[in-house]
Order: sequence, then structure tokens, then C-alpha cells
Amino acid sequence: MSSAALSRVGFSQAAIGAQANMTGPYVLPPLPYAYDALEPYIDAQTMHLHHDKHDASYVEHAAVAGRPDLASRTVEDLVAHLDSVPEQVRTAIRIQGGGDANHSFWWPTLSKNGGDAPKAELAKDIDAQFGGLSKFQEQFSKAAGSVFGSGWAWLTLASGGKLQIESSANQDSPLSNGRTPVLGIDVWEHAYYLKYQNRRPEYVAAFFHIVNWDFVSGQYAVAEKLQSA
Ligand code: MN3
Repeated sequence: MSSAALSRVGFSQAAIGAQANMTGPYVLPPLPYAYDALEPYIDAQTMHLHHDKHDASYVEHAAVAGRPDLASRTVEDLVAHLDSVPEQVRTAIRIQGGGDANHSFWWPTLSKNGGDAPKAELAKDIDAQFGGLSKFQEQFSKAAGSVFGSGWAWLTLASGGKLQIESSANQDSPLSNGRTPVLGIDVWEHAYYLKYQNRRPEYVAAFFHIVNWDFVSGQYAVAEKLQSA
């Protein structure tokens, strides 16, 4: 995967619309919708805390780790090439920068008008590789339910065009393993505990009502381009 392709503009921000202040790797992007937009599936209080406190903290601490020699690179690029990051700040970039990258990726994949079905190439490839949307959802939900402790479940694209379901611990990003996220779900308790408490499967089921498949299907075209670069 080429470094140049992993710009915020090209990767996570393109489809949110032009938000002029997002020029550096260490800026918290605003939510692309209202805090209560995802009700009743994700409550407004959770969104306030999750975006304004948790995500803000990742961005802030990634900034602490940031140095002038790294500031010209996007956080996605740093996370995708951890070997190129100086050892003194590598862990901070991995855990805080990873949190920044994962959440920036995630917010725009949700929408109150979501929950329908994948489109275009993504629909075809999910059918071909998982045997249909419901089978995909079943496997993805299983992966989300199986994360022990804090982490994420992902649909990712590997080189060669293979879609796969995987999970990651803490804020590790699939980018660090050369794969491009297509869809993800944050299963840290901060993402759902106020409303769902210990009932993570209910949160995962609710998630599928708010997946912005239009956006995700558009991102898939970007992912395909990155993986063939
Ligand atoms: Mn989170």
C-alpha cells in the first residue's frame, strides 16, 4: 500500500464532504451528524462521551506523541507503517494514533438513514465471498461478540481483492497489517455500555440498523484502489 494514497482526504474524509479544518493528522473531525442522529440505536449521551471525550483523547495524546518530523504525515499513514515511526513514539502512535484513525474511519460509516444493504461492487463481493448479506452479518456479529475485552471487529480488504472478517485488540488498526478497513464496529464498552450494559449482542444487532451502506460501498472503491496501488 503506498503512503501517498493514505491521506485523510483520500481515505477517511472524502465522502464526509469538504471540512476545511482537517488538514493535519491530529485534528478531531466533527461528527458528520447530530449527536442524537443515531437514536434509538446509539443514544446521544454515548455519542457525546464517545466523540467529545474518548475520541478527543486519542487525538490529543497522538498529538503529544507527534513531532515535527511526523506532522507532515497522516495518522493513517503512520499507523499503516509503524516500522517507519521512531521507536520512542511508536507505542503512542499505535494506541492513540490508532484510536484516532479508527474513530475517524468509523463515524461516517453510521447514519440514521442506513441499515439497508451494500451497493454496487461491495454487494457483489459480499455475496461472492460470504454467500449473501445475512451470512456476512452472522459472521461479522460473531467476530464482534468474540472480542475479549476492548477492541474492534472489521470487514477488511486485503491485497488481491480478498474481503475478510477479522478483529483487533485495543486500538490496533488493520492498516498496520496491510489491510484496508471497509466496515468496522467499536466494541469497547464505552461504545455501548450506557444503553446496553453487558448486552453486547444487542448493540451489534442495533449497529446493522445504522450502517451507512452508501458511504461504505463508496469507501470500498477507495479501498480497492489502495490495495491495487
Ligand atoms: Mn471508541
